[in-house]
Amino acid sequence: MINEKQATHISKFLSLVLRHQPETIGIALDPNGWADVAELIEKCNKNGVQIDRETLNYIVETNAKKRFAFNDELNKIRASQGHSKAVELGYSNQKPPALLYHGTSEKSINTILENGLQKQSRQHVHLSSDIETAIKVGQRHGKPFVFQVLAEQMYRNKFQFYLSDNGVWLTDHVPVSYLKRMEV
Ligand code: HQG
Repeated sequence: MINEKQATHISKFLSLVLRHQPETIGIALDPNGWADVAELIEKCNKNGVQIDRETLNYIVETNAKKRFAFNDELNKIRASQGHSKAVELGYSNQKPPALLYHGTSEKSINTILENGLQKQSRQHVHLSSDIETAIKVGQRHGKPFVFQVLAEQMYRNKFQFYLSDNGVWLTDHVPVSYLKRMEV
């Protein structure tokens, strides 16, 4: 069985392949973001990332953020969110909690206050239902800063919200008028 460090390495590689650059190992995602499991395993191994079905199952099950999911037949796998590749994940528009949170770094505050939250290189703006997660997300970019998002109000005003299979809230854009700065 692999250790935690190896699992993290493989998980990061799978994020790269299944969200951003499937072509780096010569595979393609289908329109809904799925990759064929057998082909993924074969091509990972050919590209220097040693993995078998048991390891893949272990990563899907134990990944802290549940980033990856199998289809019902267990022969396809995809990332549940976070893509830069254009994929149709098939989540339906649903009412979010009154408030959601977005963690960013202090250096982005001013541009966000000018343009709102933009999806940048990804397919959606990513929001969390708890502040702790938002702080962790913000820490990836520098000194963390958290914006509160008036999500229910946006929903009432016809903005669409999706909940990914691993519990991340997704939307297209958050205008400044729905953002509140938080002291964390
Ligand atoms: C910022 C991780 C300037 C935004 C996390 C963020 C998440 C702006 C950065 C998921 C801006 C984009 C996504 C504007 C937004 N001006 N900066 N107008 N609008 N930004 O990594 O949300 O661990 O693409 O605040 O948990 O940080 O990979 O997005 O700082 O769920 O599974 O532009 O990735 O999931 O950065 O993270 P990212 P994110 P995983």
